[in-house]
Amino acid sequence: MKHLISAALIALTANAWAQGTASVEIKDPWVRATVAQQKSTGAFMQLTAKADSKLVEVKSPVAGVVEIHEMAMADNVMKMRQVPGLALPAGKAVELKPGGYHVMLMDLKGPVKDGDTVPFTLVFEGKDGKRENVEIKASVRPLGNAAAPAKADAAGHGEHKHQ
Ligand SMILES: [Cu+2]
Repeated sequence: MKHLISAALIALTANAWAQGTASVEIKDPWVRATVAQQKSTGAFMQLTAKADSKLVEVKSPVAGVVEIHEMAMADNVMKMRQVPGLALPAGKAVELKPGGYHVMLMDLKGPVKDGDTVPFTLVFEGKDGKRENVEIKASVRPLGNAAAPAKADAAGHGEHKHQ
């Protein structure tokens, strides 16, 4: 019971924190829970910048490698690739979601379990080239909650090439 209460408190804190950023509003950040042996997963959220900017880097202590990815159909196969940055036009909500843009966590240091909280540092760059680091906490949700078919996504992740 005690555990449940503290988890709820963390979730509340994370929410308030995530929405209190200076120049980019971050809504509903979450990470897909992993299954046994899975070494990679995705993180998703909605970003709305107040002024034109870019998401240029994402860091998290739970993964060895963190990249910004996009997914697109190529020859009837869903493929993903790394993008150097994600443009955030002023006032427009940009969705990172299963089957689309996502934050890719690779070389996971351990399982990511339902109910866990994963810290991230998002690095935004303004038009003037100024960078801002924003700390957020994302909640972990089970695989079944995702909109995209888990099987196709897992295959995509499996194909992933490491540098
Ligand atoms: Cu990916």
